[in-house]
Amino acid sequence: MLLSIIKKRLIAVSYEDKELLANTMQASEVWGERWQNNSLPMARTYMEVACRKKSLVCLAADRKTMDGLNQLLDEVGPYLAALKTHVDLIDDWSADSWKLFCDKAKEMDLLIFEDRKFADIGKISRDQMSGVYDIRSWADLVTAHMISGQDIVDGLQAGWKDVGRNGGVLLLAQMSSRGNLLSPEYTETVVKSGSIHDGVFGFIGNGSKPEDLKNLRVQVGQGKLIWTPGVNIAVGDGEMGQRYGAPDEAIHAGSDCIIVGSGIHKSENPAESASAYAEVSWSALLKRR
Ligand code: 5BU
Repeated sequence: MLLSIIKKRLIAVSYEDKELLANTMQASEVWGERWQNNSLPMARTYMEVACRKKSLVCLAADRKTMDGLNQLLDEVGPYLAALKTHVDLIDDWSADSWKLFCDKAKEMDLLIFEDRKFADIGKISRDQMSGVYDIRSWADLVTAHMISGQDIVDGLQAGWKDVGRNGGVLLLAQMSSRGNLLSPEYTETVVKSGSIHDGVFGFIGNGSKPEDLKNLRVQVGQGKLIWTPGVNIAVGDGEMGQRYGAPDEAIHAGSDCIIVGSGIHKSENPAESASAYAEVSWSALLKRR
């Protein structure tokens, strides 16, 4: 009994020490091997932002009006490291209102991630980075399927280069939705070619299944980042085939960022929920070290 009390105290002390240490520590110490093995500027920027904000949360800002998006960002921005958008689902989108929204996100020290899931050939993907939405001018990160081959990464990188910006591609190695067609063999192929490409920021892993994530981390190694949708404090099935796993389990399994949508924007108190996800994700990272 006495022994177990002492043991618990020791664990608590060492955790507080780590927390204290983290306040003064560099991102290199907090992220350890991940930092050492990843020199991509955008990946390091993310790791630094996460340390400043003490959060590994990317908000899936799935609101359909500019007012809704702005209100959400005002409420939860301080608890996030990144903001994920679907620019084509907003009913009253305009270039001016979008610019203001992105400027605000930048002032809040957030990476902007357009979850566009590009899948075309390289040259068309490059052109799709411009067009009406001009994704290349405001997004720091985008998602892509590798189904059309690895030239898609060069195409997207060329898109950023066309406007003198840097960005990173997250390749879909797994998905969180029920019945998706990304087989283990497909995942392996994506990881093999994506891992050696400088334009690849990292991979999307399935947050609803920690065992899938563990396997993915083994294949990816310690360098590239893994970001995970399908995460909610209330684990289980979501709407229309979505599935959810626990945020801390995802990070312990090797994820570096939890992508949370409805767990925050559909909550009665989005700020309270965002703060809870930030706390859980940051503590899990410190314990993982
Ligand atoms: P949710 O409300 O936390 O379920 O929202 C999840 C978000 O992550 C939503 O914007 C999806 O487009 C996105 N997502 C996903 O759920 N699963 C995936 O495999 C990928 C993206 Br890739």
